[in-house]
Amino acid sequence: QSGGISTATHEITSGFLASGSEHEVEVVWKDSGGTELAAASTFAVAGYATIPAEVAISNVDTSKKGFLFRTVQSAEGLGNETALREQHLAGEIGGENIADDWGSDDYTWTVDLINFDQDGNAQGEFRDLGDGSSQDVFDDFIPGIPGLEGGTDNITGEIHTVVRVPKAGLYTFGFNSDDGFKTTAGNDAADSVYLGGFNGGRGASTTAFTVLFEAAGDYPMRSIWYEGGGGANLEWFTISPNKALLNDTGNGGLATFAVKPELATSVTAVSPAPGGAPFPNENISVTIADGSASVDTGSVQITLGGQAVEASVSKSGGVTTVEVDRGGAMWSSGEEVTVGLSYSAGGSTRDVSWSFNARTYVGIASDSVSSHSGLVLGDAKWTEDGGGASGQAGDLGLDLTGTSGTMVVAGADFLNDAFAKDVLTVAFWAKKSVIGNSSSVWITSESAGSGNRGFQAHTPWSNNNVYFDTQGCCAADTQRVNGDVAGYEFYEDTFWDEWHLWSFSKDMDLKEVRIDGNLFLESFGADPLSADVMDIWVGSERGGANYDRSVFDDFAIYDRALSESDLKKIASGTSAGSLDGLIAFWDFNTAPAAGGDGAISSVALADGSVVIEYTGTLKSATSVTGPYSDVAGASSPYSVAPTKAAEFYIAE
Ligand SMILES: [Ca+2]
Ligand SMILES: [Ca+2]
Ligand SMILES: [Ca+2]
Repeated sequence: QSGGISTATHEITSGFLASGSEHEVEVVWKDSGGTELAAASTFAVAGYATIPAEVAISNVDTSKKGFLFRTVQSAEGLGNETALREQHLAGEIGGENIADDWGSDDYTWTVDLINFDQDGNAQGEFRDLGDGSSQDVFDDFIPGIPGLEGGTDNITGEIHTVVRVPKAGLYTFGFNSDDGFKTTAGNDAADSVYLGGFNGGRGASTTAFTVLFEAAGDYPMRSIWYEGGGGANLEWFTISPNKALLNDTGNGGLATFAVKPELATSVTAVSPAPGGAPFPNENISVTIADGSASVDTGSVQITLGGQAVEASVSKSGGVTTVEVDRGGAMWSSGEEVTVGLSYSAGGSTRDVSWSFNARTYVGIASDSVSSHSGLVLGDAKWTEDGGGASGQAGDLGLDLTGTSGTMVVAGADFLNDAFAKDVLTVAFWAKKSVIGNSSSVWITSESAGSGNRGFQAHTPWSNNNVYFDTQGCCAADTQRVNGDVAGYEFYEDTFWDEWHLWSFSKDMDLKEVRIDGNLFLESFGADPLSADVMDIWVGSERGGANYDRSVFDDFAIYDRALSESDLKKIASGTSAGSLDGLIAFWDFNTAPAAGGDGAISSVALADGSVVIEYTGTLKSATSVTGPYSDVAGASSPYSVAPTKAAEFYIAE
């Protein structure tokens, strides 16, 4: 207390508050009269990346300081897009490398600093300032540029280095680029951590990104930088603790070594990837390439959230493939998942882990034929009771009338039999809210063109035309049949105010679109479907967008072409789920229980009890299908003795 000002300080002594975490602070005090007062506020921690200690490498060759810089230049115009430029580096696009390789080792140069401009001009934050500051550093020409044809455009650079981090803690890096860049740390696909990037084109600008190193050490890092047209420059530096170019140790920069570490074995791909946002039912796959050592396939183990899971392991041509089939199990919306991988090679064991968050979703609509999960996304919601197509109590619909609602059935290979026979019907009830550019159904097939357009309908597009596309788009008859809905025999002004039963069927070369059972469109000579189905999207195109802003109900798929009498039965009240040939059926009659966004984070055995760690509200049931009720008095971690035959737990 000083001069009538009271100051209270709370020091965070146990590590760091989690990246992006939100906190409430409440201050309670008494005034001199003894009256208790309080004030509260909230704050969110800025985002940062965390690099685990095991990413550090030992025995680094410190004889060459700086960076390895590889330049690839194309005579063709290349877009400013990070994924595209990874392909450029991999030699998949861009044709011949027209950079000037003079002084390089196969287009790779060893350089002291990353402070380049295409003309060697003063550019960015570090340049000829003439003031002797840590930023007063001359720009250099980009290695290999200008290229053999004198050009300074369509360049992609790849930088490998090992950064010596003197002590654990937070460091803020900066990358100034014209145009884009991406920086990661790590040794291979299993332990690489995305640190920062700019995906696009821009003039010389800095992107700052903060990194928590859990331990001091030598960390392999990689940046890619790319340039489309106009100016070209790049700088890589720290902003704190010191503002200095990497390896500019005289000005307080972190020491770096011009090394690209080679592992005895390397994980070449993992799925889902670190930092990815997979569908919650995705399986796990890992590939490991032998190098100077060979993977012992019997040693491979996978854990999910610390629990060992069954994995199939195979090896061919020095590449080990590891697959975990989760059998359709679902991670909760946004759940953080950590995958652990352990394997031995050449007598030493490697343990590595990576994390990602499952894609967020509103709820799951289960198919009543085989329990295929429809993942309900965006601002979709279930209707009130009685909001389904029949209007009866107990009948709910899926309300996609918002601006981003859709449902996806990820991994719909159960349709392959019907696609192989080239005979199926997709039928559903829909009540339109907004007419626009939209897709009511989009079944993706791997070999179908136009966005994997295996089986697709615009019901309608913004021009009031209904389109039914199969096996690509948009050739008349072989792929597409369409027509203005005003041409439908029973069309009237109130048409879109009512529920209608839509049916899209394919019986080899014959395609039909029926409304309430009545034939609206037909075509002959359609190409066959291909039996390589990926996903089913309901109420949008694949991946979302072009949302069909309708209430949907009774979305059904059959392995035959439904007849007029079949469809008229449904139109007059028979459940679509009661007809022969049903492959999948979503009636949307079970809305997910209202609840929070809790999740079970771990389940473990301790002293003979099951210990459940969770967020939100813990609920239990005697059957996996429920009903679930709150576990009275529970708090996380919750410990329960396994005395019953079975008990199921969820957290919401
Ligand atoms: Ca510069
Ligand atoms: Ca540029
Ligand atoms: Ca329903």
